[in-house]
Amino acid sequence: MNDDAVLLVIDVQNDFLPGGALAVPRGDEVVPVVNRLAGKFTNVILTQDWHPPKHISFASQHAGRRPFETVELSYGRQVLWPDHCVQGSRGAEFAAGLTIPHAQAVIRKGYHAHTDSYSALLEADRITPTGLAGLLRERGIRRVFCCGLATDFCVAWSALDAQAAGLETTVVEDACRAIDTDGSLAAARRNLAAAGVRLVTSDKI
Ligand code: VGL
Ligand code: ZN
Repeated sequence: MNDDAVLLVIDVQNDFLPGGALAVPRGDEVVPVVNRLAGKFTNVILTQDWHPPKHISFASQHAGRRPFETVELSYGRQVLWPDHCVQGSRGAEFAAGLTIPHAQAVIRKGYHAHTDSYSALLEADRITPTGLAGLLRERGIRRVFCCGLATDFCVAWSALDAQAAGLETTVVEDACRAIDTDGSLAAARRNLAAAGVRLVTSDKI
């Protein structure tokens, strides 16, 4: 793929694979698809969910609350998750089978204790940038292809923010898997379509 395109590989980390703390059903199936896809791109950037131990998105930090419930935080509604992707833990490491030696950067996100960040571009307060938009701008990248985990959270939010930043954005659907809690996958698909994000399969790339 041309120099003006980037493949964003979202959160392909142990905790999102079967057996992990926040396992995405069949999340492991994306690994070979993503490896193959990455071979078609000169520019590949990985993201890594990277939370401090007492992160506000963890149900364990909210008395009486359980994972997958929601709470209202200063920046809006937050789904509560099992503790996952704790900085330096095995669960936060990239999947062992992920083989993308030519990846150019790793964007860590969700490291502020009081703010989550599904998106690779903007934290959940919708104000704090991760720096990725600036990196892409300086590199002259105009097209973003998103894959990884999970379709309905970090992939969808990243794709929506990339599109909103003026980048032509595509989600490679067979290189993603969803959590699908409380209608989240259907909502994400609607939001992506409404924003004009393209949905394709990897054989079209
Ligand atoms: C994610 C929930 C919490 C994701 C990250 O990568 O989609 N989902 N943290
Ligand atoms: Zn997270």
